[in-house]
Amino acid sequence: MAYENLRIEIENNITLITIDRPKALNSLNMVTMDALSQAIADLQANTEVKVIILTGAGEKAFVAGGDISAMQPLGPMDARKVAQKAQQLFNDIEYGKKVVIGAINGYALGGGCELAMACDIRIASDNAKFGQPEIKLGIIPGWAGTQRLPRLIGKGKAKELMFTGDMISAEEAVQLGLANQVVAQSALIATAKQMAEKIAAMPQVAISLIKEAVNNGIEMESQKAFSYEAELFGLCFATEDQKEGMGAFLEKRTPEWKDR
Ligand code: CO8
Repeated sequence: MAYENLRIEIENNITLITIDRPKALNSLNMVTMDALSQAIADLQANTEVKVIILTGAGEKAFVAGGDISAMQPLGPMDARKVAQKAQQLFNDIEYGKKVVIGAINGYALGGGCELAMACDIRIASDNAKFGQPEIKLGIIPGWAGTQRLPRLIGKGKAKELMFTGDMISAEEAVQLGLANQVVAQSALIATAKQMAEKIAAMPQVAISLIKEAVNNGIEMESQKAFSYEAELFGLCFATEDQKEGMGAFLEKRTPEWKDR
């Protein structure tokens, strides 16, 4: 299936999605957002796929935001609809079963930073720049940036970035906890693939339960979150992989995961 403005390659249980609209710095217009929503839904349902890597085409931008020319004429109801649609897409990425790694190859601004934050892990190239410059357009972040950014880096620094619209470097993003690591641009996709391969070699039911425990638990009061974790921990003992993993350890052999 063809997805407009996306390139999709599947190899060894790992999918590389490249947002491919370099003439507009891979900014997200509606067509591209719809294609990405469809691709994420299809890949979440594809049993061949274990880990998804998301990147941008070219060496300049991951995603330079929502498409400002498409956004400029919107009225309030349509703008709200666009925000809701993007938020749904980003939730499908964050709360979906499969691990999504953002390979941030350049500008990740506005909606691009918000998309990066929806990924489970962010690996940045040394030229990457992160920011929420919406204030300079007379608006606020609307694709969950006001919520995901403070959760990742704390309220004070998040407010500073949103009030000033300043961009930060990949190194600063790592220091703040916005990116996991920074690598040379030439090594970005290989590094993301290496991490994806490591995760794809793990038992996938347990991987998806870790996502659930972290994503949902962090929103709960701590005692409730601990009980929730215990429930999910208990669920692991209904899987073949728990029997295989512990059996293999005791028999001193490599486990063969069934992902069930
Ligand atoms: N939207 C549309 N076009 C864009 C965008 C964008 N977000 N970013 C860059 N472009 C286009 C430029 O207009 C330019 O097009 P052209 O060649 O036709 O003039 C081309 O990409 C190259 O960009 P520049 O010439 O500006 O490249 P520079 O290297 O000089 O600058 C920057 C790079 C700093 C990244 C600069 O392009 C910039 O500031 N871009 C805008 C960043 C931004 O403000 N992003 C936030 C947007 S708001 C948002 O994301 C909220 C959600 C919006 C909802 C949208 C609903 C559809």
